[in-house]
Amino acid sequence: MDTIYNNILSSVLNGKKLLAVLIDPDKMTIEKVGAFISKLNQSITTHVFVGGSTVDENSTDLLVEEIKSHTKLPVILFPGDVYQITDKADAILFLSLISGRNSEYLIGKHIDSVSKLKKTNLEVISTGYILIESGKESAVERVTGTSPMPRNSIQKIVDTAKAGELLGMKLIYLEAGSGALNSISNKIIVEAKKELKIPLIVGGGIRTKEDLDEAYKSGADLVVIGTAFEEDESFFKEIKK
Ligand code: 1GP
Repeated sequence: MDTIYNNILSSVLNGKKLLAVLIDPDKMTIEKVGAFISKLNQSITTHVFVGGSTVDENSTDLLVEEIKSHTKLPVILFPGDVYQITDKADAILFLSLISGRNSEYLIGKHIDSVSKLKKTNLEVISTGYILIESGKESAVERVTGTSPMPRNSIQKIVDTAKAGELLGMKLIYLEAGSGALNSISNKIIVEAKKELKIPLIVGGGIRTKEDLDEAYKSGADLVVIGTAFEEDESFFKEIKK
């Protein structure tokens, strides 16, 4: 079956780098979606992620519907909470915050979401989510009440990622947090990539084409960018097809 995850795997095998643009329902209005997505469609973007840490109920559903009407790119939920689940999307990153020790974000919210997920056709992609310190408190830190892993604990970060893989997770996401002052360091990406057999996602604080290329060169398979596009849509010009 041609699933979104299988497509990610085959891109990784073929050395094709992927880019997800993150749209936060809290920061995007329905009226602006059309123009935003038309720029995105002309760029090297391969996936659209939708989600955020603090989102109004129901806004995800309407937003995803609008996004889908403007693009053929896969739309993947990147939910901060159960109420952000909508079957209008194609897939969901089933995120377990394995850097933290808050059981709600390790397994609790997942249990709460099962009855909702069973009513959808979403492709569920198990993802080990690792929050790493980035120079300022992130929304993820605030909402989940967990501490990010120190940037210099590289071995611990790599072991956490590997433990996620050994638990059967299909993706590892190294997160510096939205709007991070420091994105994930090249050294962390290089070391994590060496150890992992599953695809590696990197996001948080990536603001320029140079940052993007650096992350790819270090071993990121899929990079997520949100804030840079929210602040200045002309960034799309730099990453035109
Ligand atoms: C946040 O990794 C994403 O969850 C994207 O971060 O908004 O800093 O690009 P930015």
